[in-house]
Amino acid sequence: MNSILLCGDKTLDLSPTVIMGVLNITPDSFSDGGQYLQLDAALHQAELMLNDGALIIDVGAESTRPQANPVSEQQELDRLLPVIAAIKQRLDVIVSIDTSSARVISESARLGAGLINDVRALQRPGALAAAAATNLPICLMHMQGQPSTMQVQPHYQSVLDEVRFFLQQRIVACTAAGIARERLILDVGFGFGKTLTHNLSLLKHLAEFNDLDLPLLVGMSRKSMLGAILHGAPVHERLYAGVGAATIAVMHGARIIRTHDVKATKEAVAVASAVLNVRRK
Ligand code: 7PJ
Repeated sequence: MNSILLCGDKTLDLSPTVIMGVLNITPDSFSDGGQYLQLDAALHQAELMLNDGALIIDVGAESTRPQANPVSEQQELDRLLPVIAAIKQRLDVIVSIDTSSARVISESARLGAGLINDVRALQRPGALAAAAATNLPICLMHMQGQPSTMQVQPHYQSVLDEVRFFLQQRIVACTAAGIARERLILDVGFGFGKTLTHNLSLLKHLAEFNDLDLPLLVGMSRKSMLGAILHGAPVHERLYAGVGAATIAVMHGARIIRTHDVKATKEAVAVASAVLNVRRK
């Protein structure tokens, strides 16, 4: 597997598993002062995650949590572009853009984004062509249904077979659109149209996806699957569970861990990576 990705002006070596820190851009305040504070807070958060060991900052303005309000393309651009520009100017880190919109992909790439992370795997109109034109790596994620309804009644004959089939189809669509296979990253999409049992089955058998021969990205940080295992723990009491889940994912071959909790996750990933890389004695 190709473990060096070219992310615009930076390269990313995935041979030890890396951390992608999550930066959510919340709705803007109305005043300019508010916008400035917002930008400053985002930059500060990105800097903290970089100092804690994140090599990638994943910036997103569309909430894909179940029951989230839809965000217009213009709102997404207005929120994301200043943050991308500011991070690129001030911090030495790869900026990933969590978007499904063709226009956001193109404009972000123009401002120096280094990776495209699309929970809809480039299925929106124009997204394949826009991504192809950027030359950036792209994370293709599996989701059943749409964010607004995906958790209503997820159903699979075989979640492992169906997620695999979807990802294989998207790889074909990407290569047909002129995106080199070497640019692709795969994600089974924990929590996106999946019950706890589906999520656990995907985690238990995650290593099976390594035979697709592309790097795997995994995001379970703070998700409700952890809350369910912990008998209803709220979002901010899921840290240790998230660290445990990330450790399992790394042991099964994950190359990028997407997390809100960079320092704790990075330390656990370091243990897993050290175990994976030791020679038999
Ligand atoms: C994921 C994501 C994920 C990828 C979100 C949340 C929901 N992108 N964006 N994988 N999750 N690639 O963080 O709870 O699992 S947003």
